[in-house]
Amino acid sequence: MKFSLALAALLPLAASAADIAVSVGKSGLTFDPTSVKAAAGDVITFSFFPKNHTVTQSTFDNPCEPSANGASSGFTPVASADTPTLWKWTVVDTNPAWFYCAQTAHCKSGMVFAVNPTADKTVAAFTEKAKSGNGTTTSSTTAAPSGSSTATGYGGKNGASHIAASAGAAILAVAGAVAGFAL
Ligand SMILES: *[C@@H]1O[C@H](CO)[C@@H](O)[C@H](O)[C@H]1NC(C)=O
Ligand SMILES: *[C@@H]1O[C@H](CO)[C@@H](O)[C@H](O)[C@H]1NC(C)=O
Ligand SMILES: [Cu+2]
Repeated sequence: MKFSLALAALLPLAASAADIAVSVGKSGLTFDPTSVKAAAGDVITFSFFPKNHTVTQSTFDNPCEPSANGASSGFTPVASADTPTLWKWTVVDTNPAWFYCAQTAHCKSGMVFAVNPTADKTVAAFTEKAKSGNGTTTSSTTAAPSGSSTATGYGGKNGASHIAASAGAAILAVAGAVAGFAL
């Protein structure tokens, strides 16, 4: 019963689902486009370009922190722009969904992405929040993202990586600014 109801619910979506392409890090520390409008059941295909980015779900209020039960691609190192790595995320509903790149200092430089932003909660406001550092402070109480269990690769250590990246972010951001390097 439950199964057939679920199937019945999925059928209309399958007929109309759109595939939406978003590139990650194709030209600098950006998502392109920076936001999309999508319906439930639409599939967003993220193409990862060099260097080593993530697509990680957060919240509007804390752009650079993984949200509880949020989705995450995990770190996705890519060597060549000729062979981007793909990761797909299926849109759950028409509510806004917020994403960032969890690589050190990328979020704070504005590497964020929004699905269905609203007039109130715009992608510009979300980006400003990310840049102004809200949500990027290290918090020892921040749990590892539960979504990381579905992330690809890297020995299931994504949760630890997120925390390590978060702890090192401030130091590396300063070092990066001084030395001019980018991760
Ligand atoms: C990708 O970045 C993560 C986090 O900074 C790091 O742990 C990992 O080693 C990197 N992978 C490669 C292949 O550079
Ligand atoms: C960060 O965001 C939270 C939630 O919106 C807010 O309460 C807090 O005042 C913000 N902190 C800063 C430093 O902007
Ligand atoms: Cu990145």
